[in-house]
Amino acid sequence: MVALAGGVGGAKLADGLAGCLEPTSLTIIVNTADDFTHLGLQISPDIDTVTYTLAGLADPERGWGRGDESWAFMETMAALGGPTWFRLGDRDLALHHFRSLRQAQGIPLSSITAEVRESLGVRPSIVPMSDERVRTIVSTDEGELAFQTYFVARKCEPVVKAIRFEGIDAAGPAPGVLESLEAADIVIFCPSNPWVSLDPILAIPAIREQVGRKPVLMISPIISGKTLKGPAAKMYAELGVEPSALAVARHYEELLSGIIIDEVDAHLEETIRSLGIQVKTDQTIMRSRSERVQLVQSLLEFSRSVLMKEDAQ
Ligand code: FO1
Repeated sequence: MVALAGGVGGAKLADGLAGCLEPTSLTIIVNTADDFTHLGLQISPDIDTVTYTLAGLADPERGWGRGDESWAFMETMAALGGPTWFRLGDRDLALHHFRSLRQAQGIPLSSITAEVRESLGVRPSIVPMSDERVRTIVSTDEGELAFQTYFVARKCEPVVKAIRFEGIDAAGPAPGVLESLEAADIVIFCPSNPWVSLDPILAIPAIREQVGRKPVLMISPIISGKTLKGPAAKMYAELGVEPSALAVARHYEELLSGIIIDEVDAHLEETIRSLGIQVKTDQTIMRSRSERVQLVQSLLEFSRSVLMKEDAQ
């Protein structure tokens, strides 16, 4: 099984999958268009969120960074009058230094990600979408903003007009991405932001093509027109689409075999089904580890029925 994931929502489902599947049968392909260089360090927020979550180290409240964290570096930076808008905990800082050091030695991001994953005892594969540099640029009513400036510094407040992925034309899939997709029975789109977490992965033509050959299931990140975390619903509205699980299904109409939508959105079931997409309704909010596992069990059951129907056709 291959899962495509962005940050916090994606990491939670990936953790549920890791809890239910043989580690060797799961690969998580992670968005790297959120990556940036900050304070001279190479930061890969989504890779780190997925890795920390699967290692059981993620902060349960924030979802990103580590739970067992101290903030002496940030406090000292603040006292110096330096930039503190992007918070780097002391332990987390070591990881960004390690990544920067290895990159300066010419080691590709995919290899560094594997080194970190192994040292933290995480067994499923975590693969960046690309070893090449791709950067999400958000075009807003305040002009073009680098993703983390829009997301963290400006708290997603500017109105989004368009989104582009700088560097995407020169980016190829990282080693392991196409191989894992070729071997997969099914591809899962985690409940991540379609615009800025899943779209960048699928904007790499070879990835989209390979995903297009497989049955794809997704869990809608939009529940009752809203997101639990992050700006996906706001982005849909600002880009002229009413945010809903139906909008998400339409976004990926060409790729999706099935979608799980929250039970509060059951009224959308028939319209989504009329797009030729199989639908299951369930409780999709993952407040605890047991809810992650419950949702994954529901997803696995759904995937068996989707695969059976596809086989019968
Ligand atoms: N998100 C924030 O909202 N504020 C932060 O200060 C912040 C710091 C941070 C540090 C390391 C890291 O790996 C992630 C961090 N994030 C922070 C989360 C992250 O930038 C976003 O959640 C993702 O890029 C969106 O998927």
